[in-house]
Amino acid sequence: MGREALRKDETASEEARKPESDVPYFPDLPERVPYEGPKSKNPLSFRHYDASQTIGNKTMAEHLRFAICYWHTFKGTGADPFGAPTWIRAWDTSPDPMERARNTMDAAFEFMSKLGVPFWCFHDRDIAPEADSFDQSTKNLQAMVEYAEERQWETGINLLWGTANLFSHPRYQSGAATNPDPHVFAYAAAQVRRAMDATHTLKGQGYVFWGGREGYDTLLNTNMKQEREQLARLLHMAVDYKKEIGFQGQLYIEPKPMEPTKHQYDSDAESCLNFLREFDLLAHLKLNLETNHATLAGHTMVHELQTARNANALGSIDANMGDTLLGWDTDQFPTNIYLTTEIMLEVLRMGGFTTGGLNFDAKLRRPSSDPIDLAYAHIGAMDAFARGLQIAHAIQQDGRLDKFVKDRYADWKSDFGQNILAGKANLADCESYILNSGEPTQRSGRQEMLENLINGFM
Ligand code: XUL
Ligand code: CO
Repeated sequence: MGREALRKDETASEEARKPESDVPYFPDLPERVPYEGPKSKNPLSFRHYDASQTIGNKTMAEHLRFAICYWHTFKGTGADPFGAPTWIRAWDTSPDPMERARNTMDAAFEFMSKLGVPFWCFHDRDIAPEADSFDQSTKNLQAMVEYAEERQWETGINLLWGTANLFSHPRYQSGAATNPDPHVFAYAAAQVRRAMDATHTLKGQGYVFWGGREGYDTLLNTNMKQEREQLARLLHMAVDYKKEIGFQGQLYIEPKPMEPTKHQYDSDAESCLNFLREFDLLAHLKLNLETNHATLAGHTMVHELQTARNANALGSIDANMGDTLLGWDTDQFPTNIYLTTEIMLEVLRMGGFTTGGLNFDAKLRRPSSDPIDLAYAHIGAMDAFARGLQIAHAIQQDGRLDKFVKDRYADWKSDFGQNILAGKANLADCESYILNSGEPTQRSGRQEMLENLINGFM
């Protein structure tokens, strides 16, 4: 079955006689979803995201650098551990896997183009089917990369990042780079090589490592020390290969604490930074932080963002949100404006994205079964981030929040404070200071006042 399946009229209409590629998968979406402003009641319009609107020194599009993820949006099925797929997609029905791959890519570029999203992200196995041999899988990937090059050229849509799926196939049941069997390590490394080639050909601005199975289910059978060394070896091989092929994009590591394994080695931003420092990789990789992974790690997203930013390692963001009542990786579309404001404040504080962006690593709820639900979801998420950007910019312009924090630490600017920070004071110096100055005066942290200040911008 081809593209016809989404057409409302199944009879041999004028449209059915058009060449296949002219029949849209998203017939209810206009060629470009319009910006209609905050008062609009049209659910297929943007109320806040106005790509060309200038905020500070850049347009909204330049600040936000939205990307659509291929896996959930075009390959997701709605299946969960309790039930069958609920999302039946016209682009994913052909019995021929390569035709299915081409149809899916047509649908993807049609959707992204209609939404006006400038970037996309993929795993190797999202865009091309895995075959019986590694060689054939690589040929499939190369064919689909060629197909994607044409779609990118036609639409002007660029690749934010690519990655390899090193977690779905049963061979990776006990890890990819961290597998007890070097044969499996080699398979993963070969796959990374080809996925980096694909990303390079498509002029990707980055390449992500999410260690889907790089962790353990029990320490009873695990040599944790060596598994972490193995993972570092794979990353060093990728750094070397990047130089070899002249790939200019940024490499990222994506933290997540559990799911699928009980413990993932890249469990949060701090543990990733420690790992990168330990194995001399910090100069080569930044972090791709995901909101729902932060919450699974027991952190706020702002905590993760600041942790990475403080180490100059904040690279890119997988924009979604979780549900505290469910407690697993629900990957919902980000609609919480308080959250998007906090995220955009951090992005503005680091001076904006360079190679990174906001990738919607998010999926519909299982009962949201129509293709048009994908449009509602992305429009809402893009609007939530546009609003978050506007509010974050206003908070920065206002300056009271930053000034409060600066003033709170002002005494560290004194000679005594500077000596401590410069390592020029010892314990005895601190005691003499106390003997001279006595008891410190109590100072309020003013949390509630600051919360009210932020709400004043909402
Ligand atoms: C899994 C996840 C991945 C990565 C890419 O939770 O976030 O989709 O973003 O492998
Ligand atoms: Co992700």
